[in-house]
Amino acid sequence: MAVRRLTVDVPDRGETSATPSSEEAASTEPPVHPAALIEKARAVRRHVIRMIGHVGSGHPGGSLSATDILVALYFAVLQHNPRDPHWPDRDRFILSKGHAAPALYAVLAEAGYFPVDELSTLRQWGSRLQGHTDVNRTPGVEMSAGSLGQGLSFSIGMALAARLDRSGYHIYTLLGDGECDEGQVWEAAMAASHFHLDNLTAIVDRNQLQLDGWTSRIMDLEPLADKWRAFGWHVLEVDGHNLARLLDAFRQAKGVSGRPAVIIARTIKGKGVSFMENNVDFHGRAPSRDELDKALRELA
Ligand SMILES: Cc1ncc(C[n+]2csc(CCOP(=O)(O)OP(=O)(O)O)c2C)c(N)n1
Ligand SMILES: [Mg+2]
Repeated sequence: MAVRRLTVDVPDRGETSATPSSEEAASTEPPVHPAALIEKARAVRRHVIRMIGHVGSGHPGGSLSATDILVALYFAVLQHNPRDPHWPDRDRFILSKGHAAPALYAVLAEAGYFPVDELSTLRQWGSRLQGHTDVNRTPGVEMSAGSLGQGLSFSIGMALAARLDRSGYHIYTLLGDGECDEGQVWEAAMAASHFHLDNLTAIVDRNQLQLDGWTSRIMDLEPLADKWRAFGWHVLEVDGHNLARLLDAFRQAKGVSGRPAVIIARTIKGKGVSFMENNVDFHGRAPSRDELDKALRELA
């Protein structure tokens, strides 16, 4: 059984130190061209728009801003096995901004955790794909989320558990920038550096918008990088839509020792669909039939 991890040929990427187990290590999939990741991200964006358009509700903006980050993780960074979602040595991905569930579901389906056809059941009665993530329902989902602010604390528990178990897996946690208004995020930030959790990487989806406006207006986060540094974290800043740069940032983050790392990923809310980009209206609104068609034409 192959680990679904596409090795991308980025010049300065280097090798990761994660240790895949037994059969998975022997059968890691062959390298693919970076263009394959870009194509994968486009497919994920199409899924996201279709899923939300089909059911008529959901959060397109923050799903589209996070798409490249998720594609980089699931197709080039994480050691994981879609045929064995509970493989003990798997790397963990925690979606703290649980409203971006459509993007995570699309990536999980593309990776093989469940059939792509199932994406059309988003938010429907009895579906395994609810509006916010549910660890008990969906293969590959590691945490139930939706109430913002909790994912980093949850990840610290996992990181401490890995240390106690002497396991080498790495924990990745995606936070929204508006989510960083939550005090619990900063309690967790303080704890992670106190415990020297170098098996933990946080990513902030820095799209500058939250539910109803610009973060700078609602609760200014700047200087955000300095704040994480002051809390003892190694900070990386990157274009969150450049897959090569994202992979390099993930490689650097994993190489940090003695403290956790955070990647502040500069993104655009609604990325990939012109009329959704930087448009707070599409934080939590589905496209109309016409808008859906237009969006799919743009993502063709
Ligand atoms: C504790 C909590 N408060 C409020 C909400 C409602 N809510 C859902 S998404 C959101 C905005 C989040 O903004 P951000 O973290 O920047 O997400 P993104 O821009 O990536 O969509 C809010 C306030 C929530 N889900 N949880
Ligand atoms: Mg935001």
